[in-house]
Amino acid sequence: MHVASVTLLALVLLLPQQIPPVSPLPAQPFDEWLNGVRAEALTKGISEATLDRALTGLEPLEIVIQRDRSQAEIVQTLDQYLKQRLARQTIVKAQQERQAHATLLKDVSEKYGVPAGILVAVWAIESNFGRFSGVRPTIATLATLAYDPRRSAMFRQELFDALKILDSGDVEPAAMRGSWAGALGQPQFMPSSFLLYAQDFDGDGKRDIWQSQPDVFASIGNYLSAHGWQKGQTWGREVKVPASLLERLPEEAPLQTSGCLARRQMTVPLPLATWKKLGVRTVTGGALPAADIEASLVSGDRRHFLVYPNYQAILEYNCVNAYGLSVGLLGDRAMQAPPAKAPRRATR
Ligand SMILES: [Ca+2]
Repeated sequence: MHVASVTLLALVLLLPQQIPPVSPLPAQPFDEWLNGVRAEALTKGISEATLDRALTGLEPLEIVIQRDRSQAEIVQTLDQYLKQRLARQTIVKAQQERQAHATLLKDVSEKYGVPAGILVAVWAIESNFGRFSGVRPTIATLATLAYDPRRSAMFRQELFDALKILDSGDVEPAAMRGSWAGALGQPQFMPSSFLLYAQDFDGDGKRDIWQSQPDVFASIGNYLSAHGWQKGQTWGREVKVPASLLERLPEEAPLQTSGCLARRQMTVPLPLATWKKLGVRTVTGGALPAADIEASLVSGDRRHFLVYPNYQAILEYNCVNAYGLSVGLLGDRAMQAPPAKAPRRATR
C-alpha cells in the first residue's frame, strides 16, 4: 500500500465527516513504548547494531502528528484536478525527462514491460521528477505514527519494515528520508512496498530509490509489473460518450460495488466491442479500436475515460481515479517529442 499519496489525493474526494476522529495520545511514555518496539524488532531478526543506530535518542515528531491530523479539505472535481495536474509545463518537463533518460528508460521498459511514459509519469507525480522525495527522517516519522493510536498497527509494521531496510544496508539511517507519512524516496514506496518491489538496477548492491535514477525507474516498473501491468497494452483512453447513453448508464453499465474508492467510482467492465455498440467514440470522434479487451468507464463532469486492465495496476499504486488518470494521460503525453524551444511566457 502506498499511504502518502492516498492521503494527499483522497482529499480530492474526501468528505469532512469521513475524516477519522482524533484519538487521544497514548498514556504509555514514548521511551517505554520504544523499548517494546526494540524488543519485538530483535525477535524479528533485526540486528542490535541497526537498532542502536536507528532508535537511540529517538523522539516523536510533533509536526508529523500535526500534519496527520490537520488534513486540509481540497474540493476539486476530477476535471479540475486533471487540468491542474496536466499543466503545459508539466507535460513539457515529462517529455524532456523522457528524452534525457531515453536509453535507461528503454532498458527498464524492456525488462518490466511498462512504457517509458508511464514510468516518467509516476515519477513526476510522486516526487515532482525527483525534486521532492520528502525530508522527514523515516524512522522517527514512523515511530511517531506507530506510537499515535490512530493507525498504530499499520505503522508499527511499517516501522519494522523500515528497520529491516536499514538492516539490509541499502541506505544509512540519516539518508532514509521521505514523506511525513513514511513514504520513501522518489517512487514514494512505503517500507513494506520497498521490501517487496525496490530494485537495484545499476548493480551497485544497494536498492537506492533516493539517488539512483536506474533504481528509481526500475522500482516503479517492477511495482507495476508485479501488480499485473501487461506488456504491449495501454492503460485506457479518453472517450466521447453520447448524452443518451449517460442517461441510461446505470442500466447498461452500473458502477462497481466493491473494491477501493476508485473502483466504486467506475462502471463494471464491458467488452470494448459493447462500448462501441453503445456509441462510445474516441475523444476525437473516431471509432474505438477493435481490441479484445474489457473496459470500465470513469466519468468526470464533462470528460470520460475507458480504462483497461493495465489501469488497475496504476490504481495499486494509489486507488484514486484522479491519480490513475493523471498517470495515464501524462504517460501518453510524455511519449511525444518535446517542443523544439523551451516555452516562453506569453507577451503582449
Ligand atoms: Ca543500486
